[in-house]
Amino acid sequence: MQPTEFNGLTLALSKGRIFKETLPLLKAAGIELLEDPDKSRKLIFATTNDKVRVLILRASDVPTYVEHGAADFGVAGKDVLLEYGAKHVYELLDLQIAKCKLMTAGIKVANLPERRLRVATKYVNVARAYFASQGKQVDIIKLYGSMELAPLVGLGDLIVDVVDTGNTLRANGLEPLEHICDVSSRLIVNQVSYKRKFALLEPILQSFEASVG
Ligand code: PRT
Ligand code: MG
Repeated sequence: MQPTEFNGLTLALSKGRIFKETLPLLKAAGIELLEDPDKSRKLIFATTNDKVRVLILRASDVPTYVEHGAADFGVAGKDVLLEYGAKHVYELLDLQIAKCKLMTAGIKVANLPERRLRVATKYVNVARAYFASQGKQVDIIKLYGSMELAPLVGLGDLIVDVVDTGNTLRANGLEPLEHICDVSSRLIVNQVSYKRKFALLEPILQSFEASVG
């Protein structure tokens, strides 16, 4: 099967909080999905603007789709952009949504051992860069989710994860330790699309910019 022909703009989003918090921005730009992704198994959604369609992806796949031009633009957390790198996209706007912080965390009141620390995380690049900037050599253990579990069962001394309220950490007997950086979601644009489809993109970018203030 050939990729479907579509001459408009393809927007890459992820389900969950980014989707929810991007909806009002899209609405203000006159774009509404014709179906609710939570009630559909589809991954491509038409919108009230026949020049715009939406892809629903894993959050960590959004930069990849945009980088390769499979999507013209997308919304991705700064955590994802830092971890997976997105050198070949334009990061145009801080949308000020899905805010959280990248932090280290560990078991409450535990004294960290003197030996080289083991850090369990899905943010291996962020973690390596952060500890290197602190002059600390650590062993990184790559995980794909549920980082909060790891230190409780001896898989690593620390974790690196995104934290919002801190409730998930506390519920698991962990405490936030060091603040690595603030995180919010960014509008990213494919570099070729930015040039070739500027006329289509511009009004949407302007509307987003006005909404963010
Ligand atoms: O879930 P999946 O593995 O598919 O992907 P994902 O976790 O990357 O996606 P999603 O939708 O959960 O998160 C998308 C983006 O939202 C992230 O890349 C962040 O930029 C941003 N964001 C904002 C958050 C949070 N807040 C957040 N609280 N992402 C995840 N969390 C999780 C966190 O990992 C922890 O499990 O929520 C829990 C902590 O929340 P508190 O409030 O208990 O601290
Ligand atoms: Mg998640």
